[in-house]
Amino acid sequence: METKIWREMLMPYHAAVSELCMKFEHVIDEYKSMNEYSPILSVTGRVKKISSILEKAQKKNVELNDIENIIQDIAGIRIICQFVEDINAVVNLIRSRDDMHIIEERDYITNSKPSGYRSYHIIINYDLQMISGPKRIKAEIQIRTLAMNFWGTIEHSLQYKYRSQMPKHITDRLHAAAEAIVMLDKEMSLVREEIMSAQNYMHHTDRVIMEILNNIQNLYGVANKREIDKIQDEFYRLYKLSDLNMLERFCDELDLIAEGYRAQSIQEED
Ligand code: 0O2
Repeated sequence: METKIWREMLMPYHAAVSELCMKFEHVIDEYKSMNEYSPILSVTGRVKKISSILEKAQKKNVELNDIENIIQDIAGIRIICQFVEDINAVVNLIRSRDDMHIIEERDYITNSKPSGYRSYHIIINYDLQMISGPKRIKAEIQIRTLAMNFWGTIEHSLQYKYRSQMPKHITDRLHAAAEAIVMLDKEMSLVREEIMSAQNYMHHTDRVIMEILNNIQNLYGVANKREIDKIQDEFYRLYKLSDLNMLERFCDELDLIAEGYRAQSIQEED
């Protein structure tokens, strides 16, 4: 296939990867805006390299004109979760969407690969609107924990280096590391609730502080310097105490002060 033809063929896959990444980013944003824990920590995507497509086609004995039908991971999305439990939540979220049509699910978490590889794979049909009209393509979504990703990334580069000739002492180490990853994920799951609540607390505190600072910034235009200095001193005092309830109350008080100034300026305009 000529390079130009490859480029044309891969164009919709690039579009799909960027659309899908954006959609999963929106999921993260939506959870954040509701002050809720997001089962998705991060999302990345890539279009498979031409050399990897050719290699896979050769390995699977696929004719060039059949590549798009048979190779399902030309468009690849990787979703990283903090905990194994989050993977289920993400799988259910994808199952419930009507813009991603699931063709196949492969659970390499319950049934890990002989290499030790663990990840949950979902193959979807995804509909794109190209200039030439609608186009349906396949994409692979890999969902895994941070720990599984750490192992997978390292093992993948070793596979790349050694191809099918990986020395036994390395495969042995990788198997041992894979077991340690299972243990690590289990251990983290035991403190999941604790970690989630700490992270929620941290995000909420950040939001309250941001709101206080915005309020102070807005008061600069209307209040006098003495009042602003007093407000700022009070903010630093409460900030040092690290008491979220007090910061929330202070934020409400600033809202009232700002409201008072707004009402006053409307009266003055009249
Ligand atoms: P790349 O470079 O990521 O694109 P098959 O070869 O038939 O077993 P198939 O049909 O492509 O695999 O599906 P599967 O098994 O779900 O694997 C798809 C992708 O999962 C692989 O793509 C890898 O990214 C990842 N993967 C699968 N098995 C392993 C493994 O043992 N170790 C690691 N690190 N990753 C794995 P590619 O095309 O192999 O590679």
